Amino acid sequence: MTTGTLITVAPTGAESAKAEVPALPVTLDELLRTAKECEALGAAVIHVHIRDDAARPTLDPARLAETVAALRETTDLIVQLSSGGAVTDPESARLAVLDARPDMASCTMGTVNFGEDVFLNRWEFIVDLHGRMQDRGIVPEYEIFDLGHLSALQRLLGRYGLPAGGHVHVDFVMGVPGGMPGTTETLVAAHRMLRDLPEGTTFSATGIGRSTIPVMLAALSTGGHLRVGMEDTVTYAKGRPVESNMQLVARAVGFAQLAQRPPLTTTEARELLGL
Ligand code: KMH
Ligand code: ZN
Repeated sequence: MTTGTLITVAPTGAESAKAEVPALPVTLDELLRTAKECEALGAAVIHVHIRDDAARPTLDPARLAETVAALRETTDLIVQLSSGGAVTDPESARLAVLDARPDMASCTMGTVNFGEDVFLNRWEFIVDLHGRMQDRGIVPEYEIFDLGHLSALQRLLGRYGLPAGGHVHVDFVMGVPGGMPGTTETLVAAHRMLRDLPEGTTFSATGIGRSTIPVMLAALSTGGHLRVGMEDTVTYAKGRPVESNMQLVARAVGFAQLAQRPPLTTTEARELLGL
């Protein structure tokens, strides 16, 4: 059955500096304006990293709670907080993200080299995060940076049970230097591995940098969903910096429509994700 496309926007991330990427939304006002405009274009989920007054990544609990409340007031988007933060964030701060009570939170399924850094996700930390999300009714998006992360997810669900809402949704984050490449072949391999996960498991895919377009096309043709945004992509085409997150969402919506899988509304997205 062909379904519509869930479009997630990841507008900020923790890696790009505002000084180098001036179009990056880093203040609450910039984030809210971006969220509203991306929703109007067809995004249904927003994956949120926040910044402090100096535009540095932060997991400040009060700021996170204020951001969740403001997004709920201003939009109907599904609010997904990053529990990944920046590679330097301690586990305690990453767990405390859940206290802001988002609709969803990311849950990365293993450690991965991350350029020159290491994005550390110990098994016991993953188990803790998964359990706390179950207790709080927060729906996880399992972040898959490498194929082995899907085996870890199978093990997690087998030992500790399904997430809140009972639906399993994963996001293939492809093309990180140190993780799986952003190619059609790899996406097909990851898609095949979903057969070992609960029936009805859905996936989004995002390709970092120049892998964004091949990953988008491969995801659409295998029935997957899309995540786009300046967290992952700051160059629109060779020599052309991204002007805004809206530009990336509009391109994803265009591809989805060409594939005859138009964007899901926020209501349809909630149904899909078990929210
Ligand atoms: N910023 C990366 C270290 C997530 O949001 O959960 C982790 C990341 C994944 O972006
Ligand atoms: Zn993120």
